[in-house]
Amino acid sequence: MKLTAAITLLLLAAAKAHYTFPSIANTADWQYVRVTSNYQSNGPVTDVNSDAIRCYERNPGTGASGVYNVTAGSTLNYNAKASISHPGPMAVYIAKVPAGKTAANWDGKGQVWSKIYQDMPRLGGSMTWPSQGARSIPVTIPRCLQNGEYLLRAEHIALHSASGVGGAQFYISCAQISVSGGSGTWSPKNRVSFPGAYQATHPGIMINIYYPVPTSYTPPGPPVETC
Ligand SMILES: [Cu+2]
Repeated sequence: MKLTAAITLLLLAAAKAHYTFPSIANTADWQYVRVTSNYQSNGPVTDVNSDAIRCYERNPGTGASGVYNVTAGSTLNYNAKASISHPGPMAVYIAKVPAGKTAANWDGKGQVWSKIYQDMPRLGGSMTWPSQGARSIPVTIPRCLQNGEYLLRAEHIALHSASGVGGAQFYISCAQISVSGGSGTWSPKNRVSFPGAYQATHPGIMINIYYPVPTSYTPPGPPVETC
């Protein structure tokens, strides 16, 4: 009994440490961000080959109610709830909604995602991350985008138990935005698909961040695109 109680407490503590990315800017949870499967459990995606690695939607095909208006070149916060409590890299990807679809009904499938944000660890005595403990990430919307609707995909990869395949924890959501004021010259060198962009054994995904302390880090996925 005692052991069971202790294990239950440990599991509760682990669940509490999880998080979601339910909002952007100063808006309500799930107003502009598609509801994720973990909206209550806060649990992660662990299979990089699953469809959940794209937007982790609870109801694929059912968008959020709103599309958030944003000016190209401006910075908006992508918010975590409660906070990014695990160590690991934060990335943000963007994909343009194709003709005939809207940000509220497009599924985001295909080789359409470009990376616009990536943080990197501090190395030395230990590997630490600028996002750890943060409640929001400032994302600058590239000023050269074509105007129109996009999906914005936030991804935090928790690496605290990532030394084996499936150990990394992916916390993901997708926001629906409409961009105006862009110069229209956006031409990313790399576009990737989810699933497809990541391999479970990539050294940025399957990694022991504690011992021996890594002396370098290569995040998965393409480099950050600039205008
Ligand atoms: Cu957790």
